[in-house]
Amino acid sequence: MGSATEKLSLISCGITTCEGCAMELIGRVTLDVLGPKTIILTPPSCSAIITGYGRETGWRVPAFQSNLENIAAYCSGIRVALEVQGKDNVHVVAFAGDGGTVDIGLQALSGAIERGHKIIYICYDNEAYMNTGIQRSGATPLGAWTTTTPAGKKESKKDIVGMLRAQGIPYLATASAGYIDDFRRKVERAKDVDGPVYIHVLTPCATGWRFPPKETVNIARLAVDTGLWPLYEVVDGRLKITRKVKTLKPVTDYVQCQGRFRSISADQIAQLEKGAEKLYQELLAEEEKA
Ligand SMILES: Cc1ncc(C[n+]2csc(CCOP(=O)(O)OP(=O)(O)O)c2C)c(N)n1
Ligand code: SF4
Ligand SMILES: [Mg+2]
Repeated sequence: MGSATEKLSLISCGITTCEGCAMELIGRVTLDVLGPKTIILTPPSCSAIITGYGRETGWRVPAFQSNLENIAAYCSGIRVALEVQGKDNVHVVAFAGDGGTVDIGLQALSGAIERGHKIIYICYDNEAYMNTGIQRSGATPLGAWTTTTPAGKKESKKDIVGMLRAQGIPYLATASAGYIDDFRRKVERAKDVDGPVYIHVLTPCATGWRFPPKETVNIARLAVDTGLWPLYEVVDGRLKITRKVKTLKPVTDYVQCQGRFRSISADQIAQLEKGAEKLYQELLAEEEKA
């Protein structure tokens, strides 16, 4: 007999994501908000674990796997096909990792936004190519260990949110698996946007970030509380911070609880802290101006 949670969830129980996987949590909440009239796409990634093999899938809604480089193009095509059929009450969702978004799928994403298709693109950011064995992506932060950055990444994280803002998009938001109510509200808002939506959500990965699985939510919160991952939304160009942090916590609180930062230098921590403080002040100033 299934539990009450299983009955409510549009992702079946017993799927083989790792213990404490924030990506799975975000997938569950996404469908919880959007409901059964949703078509969900995943590219090759850890989210493809939910999409499954052959005729079996963990999604209880129509689901489909794209290629890594073109999930947004697939979503555009599905949206246009629904329009041709006169179906305007179906959500079309891309549920893609950081590698499939900020690197390999970027041109398809940019094209879909430029064409203005009504799709909800959720990038769950675990800051590396996890499914293939923890390789660095453009979203891996400065100083982080991956199997392809054994001494820590020397470059900074790519600013995909800034890039998409510059392109112009009706609704864009950041979110964190540590503040689920905030994420839930943003997905709720996304339902009614008549055009593309982009939500960039931080999803800590116990396996790739090297922390105990029970710490997932705490680490996702610390990212926000240190200013490394500010929570905001941009509606038709107007920015609003959705979680104000009175005093930012030290970045050391965040890095010291993750094995991936074991060789980060004091200088790199200072750089991260300076960048977080600067971004937060810029967001506050922009919000005030609006
Ligand atoms: C064009 C292309 N390059 C490489 C791969 C191999 N590949 C499959 S899944 C994956 C990792 C994707 O990383 P990300 O999008 O961050 O998702 P995550 O695995 O972290 O959930 C890669 C590189 C592929 N399928 N297609
Ligand atoms: S490797 Fe990370 S993102 Fe992938 S299933 Fe495991 S915890 Fe989730
Ligand atoms: Mg990833």
